[in-house]
Amino acid sequence: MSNEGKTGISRRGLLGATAGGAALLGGGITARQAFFAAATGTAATAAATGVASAQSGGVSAPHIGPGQLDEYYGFWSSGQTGEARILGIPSMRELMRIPVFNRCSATGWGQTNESIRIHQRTMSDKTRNYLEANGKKIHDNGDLHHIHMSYTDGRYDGQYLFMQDKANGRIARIRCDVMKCDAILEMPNATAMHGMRPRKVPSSNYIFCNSEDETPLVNDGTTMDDVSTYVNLFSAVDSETMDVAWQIMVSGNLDNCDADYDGKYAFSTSYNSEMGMTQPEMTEAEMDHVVVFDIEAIEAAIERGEYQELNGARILDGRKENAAARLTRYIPIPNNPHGCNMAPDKIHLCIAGKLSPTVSVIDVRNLPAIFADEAEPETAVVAQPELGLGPLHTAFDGQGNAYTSLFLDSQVVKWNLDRAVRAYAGENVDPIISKVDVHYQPGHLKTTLGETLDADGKWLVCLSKFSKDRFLNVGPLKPENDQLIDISTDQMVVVHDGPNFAEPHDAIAVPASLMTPIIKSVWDRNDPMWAETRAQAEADGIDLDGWQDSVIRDADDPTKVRVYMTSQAPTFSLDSFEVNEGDEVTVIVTNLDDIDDLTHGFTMGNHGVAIEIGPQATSSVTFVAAKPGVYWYYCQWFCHALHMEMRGRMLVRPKAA
Ligand code: CUK
Ligand code: CUA
Ligand code: CA
Repeated sequence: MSNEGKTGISRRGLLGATAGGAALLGGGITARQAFFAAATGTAATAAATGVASAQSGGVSAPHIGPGQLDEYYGFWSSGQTGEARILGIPSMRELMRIPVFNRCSATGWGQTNESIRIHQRTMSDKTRNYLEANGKKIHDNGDLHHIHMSYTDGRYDGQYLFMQDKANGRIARIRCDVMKCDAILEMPNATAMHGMRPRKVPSSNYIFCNSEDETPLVNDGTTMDDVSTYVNLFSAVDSETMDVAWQIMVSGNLDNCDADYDGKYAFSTSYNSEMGMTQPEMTEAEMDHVVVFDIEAIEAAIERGEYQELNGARILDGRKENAAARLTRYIPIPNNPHGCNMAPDKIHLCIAGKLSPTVSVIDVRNLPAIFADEAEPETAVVAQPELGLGPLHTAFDGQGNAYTSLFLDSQVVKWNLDRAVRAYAGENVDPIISKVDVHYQPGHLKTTLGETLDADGKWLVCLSKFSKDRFLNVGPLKPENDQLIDISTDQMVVVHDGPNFAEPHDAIAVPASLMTPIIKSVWDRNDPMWAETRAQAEADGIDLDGWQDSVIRDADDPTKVRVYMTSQAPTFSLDSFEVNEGDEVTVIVTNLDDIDDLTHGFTMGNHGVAIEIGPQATSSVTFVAAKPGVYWYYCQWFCHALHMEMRGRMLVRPKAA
C-alpha cells in the first residue's frame, strides 16, 4: 500500500471503485471493502465473488485437482519465442508447446524434412539465397504476437489456428486435429506482419494481415532514400491454400486489426499516419487513424482487374488519395492508437488510444454512409470514454461491457458500452464500472470466448508484461505474468498469477467441449504431413505402413543414403547401419505403435539431430555423416521400461580412397 501507483490506491482506482459501488453494495460488502480486497487479495473479495479460498487470507483460482480437466483450451502466443502454447483455463497449467517459427530441440521442428518443406513452400528466392549464404535452410526465429482460431458464422469452429511472425514477415497455420503447424506463408511485398485476424462471417476464408514497417514497394535498394516511395500493405490470405489472395496499399503504417460480424469490413489501426521514420516524427500528430476496408468493394475491384501484380500478388491502391475508388476510409483517432477490438454486439468497434487516455468507439452501422461520401469519417465515432493511462487492448463479456488494459496505470478497467455512448451524447453517466490492479503493465487481455458471438463473461486473462516482485527472483530476465481474473461479478478479482516465458502478447479461450471431438491421439497413417516422404519410399520400393529395415543408396548419387526403420516400444527395427564419412544420410522413422501417448524419438549422437515420431507417424531427417567412428542413436522420448535400451549404432566408415 505504500506505493500509490503500483498497488492501486490511485485516484483513478478509487473513482473506478466508487462508480461500481451501487452494484457491489448488493453483494453484502461495501464498495470500499471490495476495493481494498481487489487491491490486496483478501478474503472479503473471495466471499463476495464465491471463489473458493485455498489458503487463509488468499484468493485462489478454482481448484482443478489432479486428474481434473479444464473447461477451456487457452491458445497462447509466445512473442519472440516464436511458438504457440496451449494452457488450460482456469487452471493456467501449460499443457503443450507447438513450435511454429522457432527451431525446437525436442520435436525436431525446423530440422525434419517434413517441417523444412512447410517452411520453404512459399519462401522467396531472396530469402532462400540469403539463408543459403548463411548456411541455413529456414529462418529459425519468429515473433508470434497474435493467434486466432478459424470461425464459422462468428463462432469458433475448431479447425485451424492462425498466427503471424513480425520478425520475418510470415503467416502460419496450425491444424487443430493434430495441433501441428501445417503451412507457412512468407508474405510477398509486405514486411513485419503484425496485426492479424481471420474473417469471422460467413467463415474465415480470409486471414487479414497488417504490415507494420514501411518499405519501398519494390524493395531492391533503388529508392531507399526516397521515403515517398515507402508504403504499407494490408493483405488477405486465402486460409485454405495459405497463399496471398490480394493486397491493398494504405496511407500510414498498420498496427492491429479486426473484422466485423457482418463479413463486410476489416479494420486496422495506424500509429504512424505521419509516415515518420523517427520516433518524434511518428508521434508528431495529435490524430492518427483507423483504416476501414470494404471487403466486397475490394473483391469487385480485383474482379475488374484494377490491380497491379507484383511477386504473384494482386495489389490495389487504397491510399487516401485514391478515396474515389471507395475501397478504404480513414477515421481519425487520437493518438498513436493500438488495440482494435470488435464487440460481439456486432455494432461497436473499440480502438484503444495508447497515448490518449481514451478508447474511441465506432458504430459500424455508420460506415456505409461514410463509404458513400454522405457523412464525414469522424461521424463513425459514437463514444470516446476517458478510461485511464495507456489503454492498449479491449475485451468483451457479451453483456454489453468492455474491459480495457491500462498499460501505464497497471490496471484493467471494466466499462459499459451503452453508457459510454450515452455519455458521449451528453448524458451525465459514468461508463466506468470498476478497476482492478494487475501486475504489471498489461498488454492484451482476453475474455473467455470474448471475440465470438458466444462471449460468456466468465474469465479474463490479463497478459502482464512485467512480473517484477511477483515471483522468486530468477535473475535479470524475469517471466511475464499472465493473470487470471474472475469477471463473473462487477468487482473483478485477480485469482491467479501465471509466470510465462517470453513473451505472450495474445491468447484466446475455446471451450474444451468444442475441441475434444476434434483433437486426435494417434496420427492417420495417410496424413498429408509426410506425403512427399511416402512418395520417396514408394520410389525406393518401401512399404511405409509395414516393417522397415532397409538402407538404400541413391542410384543417381551414391553419396546419398536413405535409412528406413520402424519404431515399436522398446526397439528400433535397425540395431545398426553403416554409412561412409561425408554421406548425406536421410533417416526415415515410422512409429508402428498405435496407442495413446506412445511417442518415440530419434536422436543421433553428436550430429545435432533429434526428432519426434508420434504414434503412427512417419518423420525423417537428413544430415551429413561425421568423421569415421561409432555413433549411437537413441529414442529420447520416454516410452517403455526398456526406453534406455532403445538405441542402436551408426558405423561411419572412412571415405573410400
Ligand atoms: S500487440 Cu503486443 S501488447 Cu503485437 Cu497485439 Cu498489443
Ligand atoms: Cu522409444 Cu523411448
Ligand atoms: Ca502518430
